[in-house]
Amino acid sequence: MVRVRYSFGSRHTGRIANIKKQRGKYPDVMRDVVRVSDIILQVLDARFVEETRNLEVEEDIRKKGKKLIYVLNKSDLINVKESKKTLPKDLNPHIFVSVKTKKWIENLRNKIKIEAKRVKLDEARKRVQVGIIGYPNVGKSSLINIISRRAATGTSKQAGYTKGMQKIRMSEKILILDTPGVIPAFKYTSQEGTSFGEDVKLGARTYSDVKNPEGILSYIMSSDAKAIENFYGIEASGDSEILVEKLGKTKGFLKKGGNVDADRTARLVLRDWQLGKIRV
Ligand SMILES: Nc1nc2c(ncn2[C@@H]2O[C@H](COP(=O)(O)OP(=O)(O)OP(=O)(O)O)[C@@H](O)[C@H]2O)c(=O)[nH]1
Ligand SMILES: [Mg+2]
Repeated sequence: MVRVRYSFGSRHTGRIANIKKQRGKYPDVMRDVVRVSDIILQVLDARFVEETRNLEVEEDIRKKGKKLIYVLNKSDLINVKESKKTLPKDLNPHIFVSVKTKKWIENLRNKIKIEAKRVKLDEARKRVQVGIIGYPNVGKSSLINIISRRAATGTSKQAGYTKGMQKIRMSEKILILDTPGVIPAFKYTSQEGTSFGEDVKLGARTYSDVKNPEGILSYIMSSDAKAIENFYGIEASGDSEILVEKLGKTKGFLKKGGNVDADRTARLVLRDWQLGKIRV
């Protein structure tokens, strides 16, 4: 069996010293959750379905014969009808939800209950275990709080917030397991290069931790310039430097001497992007 290595997407992993440790620690959490769960919910960001999927874990789940349900969260930020047309064919079963607007949460609760009834428990175990996995910051903990109807687990706009496995009771018969967000190791880098830019775009690395916000903004604008320009009402012809210059002036983000504070301005855009204010 191929052993897949994972690293934990958090602000701490920017430091090389921590990466090895976390690679040792978090793969175990992921493997453990898959092993002990009867049903697994893979939470995806509805805006970035392909990018936030973890195909290796899906393979592992399939091999173990466990039930996998795809949960497309943050669907308040997309046009669901349009998105359905372009979904991968193998994304089944899937369910769109929005923790923010609470839309379709009841559908998900019902789906979990139906699947839980199908699970055969032995004497030793009274509850069906439902594992929640996914990329950092996709809303796993927020989702658990809403389906368990209590603020049972911590959430944050900071990626990499949940640190270990947590068990939360959803009902008499169902236990939910929260896990830390995981970025597949092959995608992971400590460099602020393309794949780092991609993780900032997906929210898996938090804007406040980015060392080179202008570079990352330029990366995001290579695919999503129009959305960003429209949001601020600024014409920049896809050029991040022009955007930063104009936006910095509008916001009054100036350094001594009157030049635009490009770092601060670019970081503001990354923040608005990660808070989902800018619709893709
Ligand atoms: N717009 C929008 N934002 C959401 C939604 N669900 C969660 N969020 C936000 O996404 C951020 C991350 O939420 P968490 O629940 O902490 O995410 P997580 O997947 O547990 O993150 P880690 O533990 O860091 O892996 C928070 O700022 C939430 O408010 C949603 O449906 N819509
Ligand atoms: Mg969490």
